Amino acid sequence: MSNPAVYRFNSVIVREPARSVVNGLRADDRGDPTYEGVVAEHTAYIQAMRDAGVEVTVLPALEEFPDSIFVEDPALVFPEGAIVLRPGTETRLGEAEVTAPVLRDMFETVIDLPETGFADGGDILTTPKAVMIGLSARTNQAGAEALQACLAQLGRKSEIVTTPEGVLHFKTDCSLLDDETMLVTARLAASGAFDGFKTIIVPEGEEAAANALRVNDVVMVGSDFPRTIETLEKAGYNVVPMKTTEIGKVDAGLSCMSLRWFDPRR
Ligand code: CIR
Repeated sequence: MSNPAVYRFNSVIVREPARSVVNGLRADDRGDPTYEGVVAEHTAYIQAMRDAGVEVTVLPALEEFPDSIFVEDPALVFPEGAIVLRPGTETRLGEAEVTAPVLRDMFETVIDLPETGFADGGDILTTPKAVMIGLSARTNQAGAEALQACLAQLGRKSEIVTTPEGVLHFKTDCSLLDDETMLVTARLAASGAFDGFKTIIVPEGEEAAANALRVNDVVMVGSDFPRTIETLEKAGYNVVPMKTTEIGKVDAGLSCMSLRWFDPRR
């Protein structure tokens, strides 16, 4: 049987926001998010995932880790197995340790990134051609190379690319729309990373919309970005606008709140 599309998912892990999410990391302080606002956005996200046809496992909040709602960063998941990562910022490293046993319960194969470097899931984009690993302030060369070896164990090809200066994660600036098309900021497109793909450039001023999320037949896009939504609808995508105003205050978008994979046993 051929592999399902890389955006075909039947399984998702999310984690409830902790009250401490209001203290989450951010590059520019635009004020704290409200806990209630984050909960509302997270609840709508879970519902949108279920509407898109995936089974959602909801993990309990972790007060000691303000950013732990962003489950994408401490792990990587594939139909073939999972990789426990090493988030490249001190306050988030411990999230990997808490996530590992959950993955060991759900996957037959779980590989630990060796302690030689750091890698955040937000820097990893899975495409039909390869897994792209973006170097950033969170993912260093040693982590990226160690991750390539882990991915090879799962039979996955990978390539190391760069993230624009000052951008948190590689996927802050891009997302996969279908097998051959990426939604991408002009600054990341300029790096040439997506030369082999069709690209849709995010309208100027809506850069944060680039972290959209294709799940099965829909593309979730931040509802604060009407020009991006219009562009994608005109291009024929089935867009589901999602509120990301509060999580946006702690530098997050749509991919970061879930781990997504296709479980062939389901
Ligand atoms: C952080 O700085 O780690 C969080 N405040 C935001 C993480 C966003 N993660 C993601 O996009 N994968």
